[in-house]
Parts: sequence; structure tokens; C-alpha cells
Amino acid sequence: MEKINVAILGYGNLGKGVETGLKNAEDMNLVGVFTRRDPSTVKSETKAYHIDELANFKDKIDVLIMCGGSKSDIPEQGPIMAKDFNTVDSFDTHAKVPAYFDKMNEISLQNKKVSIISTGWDPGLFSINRVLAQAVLPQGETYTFWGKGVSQGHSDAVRRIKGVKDAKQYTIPNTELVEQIKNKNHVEYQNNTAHKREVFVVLENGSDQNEIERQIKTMPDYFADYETTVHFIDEQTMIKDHSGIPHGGEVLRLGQTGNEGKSLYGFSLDLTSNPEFTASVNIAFARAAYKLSKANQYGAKTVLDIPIAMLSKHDGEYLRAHML
Ligand code: API
Repeated sequence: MEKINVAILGYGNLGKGVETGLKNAEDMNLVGVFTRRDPSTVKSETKAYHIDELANFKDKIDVLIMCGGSKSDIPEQGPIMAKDFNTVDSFDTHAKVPAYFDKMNEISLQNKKVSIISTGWDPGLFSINRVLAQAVLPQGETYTFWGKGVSQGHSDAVRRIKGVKDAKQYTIPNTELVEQIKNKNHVEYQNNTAHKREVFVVLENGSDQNEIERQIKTMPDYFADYETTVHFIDEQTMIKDHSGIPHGGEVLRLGQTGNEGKSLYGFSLDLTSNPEFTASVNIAFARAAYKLSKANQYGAKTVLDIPIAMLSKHDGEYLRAHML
């Protein structure tokens, strides 16, 4: 079987997760890990190369899985990489997805590439379920709950603030609202009032605690609209109490099907490792990116544009016989 050659750009938690996850993808081959750091300092299992060496791999990589953060890495790297590679990314700043899509679409179309943007679980699997639930229950309300868990996007955004050495952000849902919906009662819901955010920060020596707290709480797209609590802790406490990266949540839709009462649609995830699960989703979409490029279906796509069968390593005949 001819394998799909993939490469990883960025070797943080997500990049590591992709490297691990690829061990379960026998139809894929990991060409290498590419990094902005000195490759000799990167502790990957696969050979690491400097990002500048990507130019020598244009014909050797079928899909580049971009594992950087959404705050600054992906918006910068995406448009550059889409010139030379089919790409998959987990850009998760919901408010900026439409503009990012347009940019990636223009570049990937020009260069006959496929760029699947904003994969993962939210945006990603949750988005698919929001659309599905609304399509089958048009009379109703959709609710998304995250956590309690560590949002990589929010944690990364805090780590980018000057003076912050390390940070973890927990998203905490209002579980009373969840219970009410599960009892088939509609509730007043907005993302930012149905969740609180709790941030744990380790400061660099000499940084201004009040200023950093202000920057976190006023950060648009991430914290400004939420009730946010910030705790300053030392490095030891971070390691002892906050080493895990669990997450999850659920998409619920409560809808009226006719005269016979309400139906509850639910999709939930309980993740021990947010980055490893996100990576597994990215890998499945990398497979789809490869198939789309073979079918000359160029341009930017989101998870909503991809036929489900393209995510599977199995062909249509197998899926009809065993999965339908
Ligand atoms: C939160 C959600 C989940 C984010 C999931 C993923 C991540 O606030 O917890 O960054 O971990 N937005 N995009």
C-alpha cells in the first residue's frame, strides 16, 4: 500500500500528540518534524529539521500538519505553507475563522493545494455536531459546553504575554444549566455566561503581576467577555497540581419534532489528553486532505466541507458493509 507522507510543523504538546497518534495510522508515514528551534534541542522520536529546510521537502510531503498556536503561529505560517503544501491546522479563534478561511482559500486555490483549517474537536467535531443537530431538529436550541478542562488555545494565548513563564487555563461550565437542558428544559444560554475561566500563571522574575492580570482579563476573543479569575503560583505548584491536560464537553440540542414533545440530541467527549485527542482528529483530516488533493478538489475546507468517508482508512465498500 502506498503510504501518505505527512510532516509535523511545530513540536509542542500538539505536535507530540500527532507523532504519537501516527503510530496508529498504518496508512501514513511521518517524514519528519519541522521546528523554528534548533533541531538538535528538539526531543522528537522522528528526525527534526529546521523549518527553513521545508523547502527541500516540497515533493516529499503529501500533507503538512501545522501544530502551532492560533494566537500568532497559525495566522502567520498558514498562508506561507499553503503555497507549497497541502495543510491541516487547528486554528481555533472562532471570531477570526471566516477571514482566515478566505486567505487560505485564495492561496491554496492559486497553488493547487488543499488546506483544511480549524480541525480538532472545537472547532471540529463539535462544529459537525452543531450543524447536524440543527439540520435534523430545526425547531430548537443548540448549547455548547466545554470542560471542566484545559483549553490549549487559551493557555497558549496567556503564555504569549510578556513576563509569563507558564500558564494553564481551565474552562469551567455551569453544570446546573447542563442538568436543566438534559431534563429537557430550554435555558437562556450564551457561551460567555455559561462558562467561567480560571487561569494559573507562573511569572518570569521581575514581571508586573497586576499588569499581567489586566492583560489577561482584557484580551479580546479569549477572556474579555468572560468572568475570569487569575491565580499566580510558583513553578513547583504548576508541576504538582496542573500537569495534566484533560478537557471535553458536550454539544446539546433540544428540539421539537412535531406535536409529540421534545428530543434531546447530545455529543460528548471526555478527554484525558486534550492535545492527543486533537492530534488524532488532525490525523484523520490529513487523510482527507490527501484524498481531496488526489481528486483535484483544491482550496480551503473546514470540517463541515469534508465527506465523512474521506476521514476513514477504509474504502466505501468496506464502510457500507460494516459501518453503515
Ligand atoms: C474552551 C474551548 C475548547 C477549546 C478546545 C481547543 C483547545 O474554551 O475550553 O484549544 O484546547 N474553546 N480548541
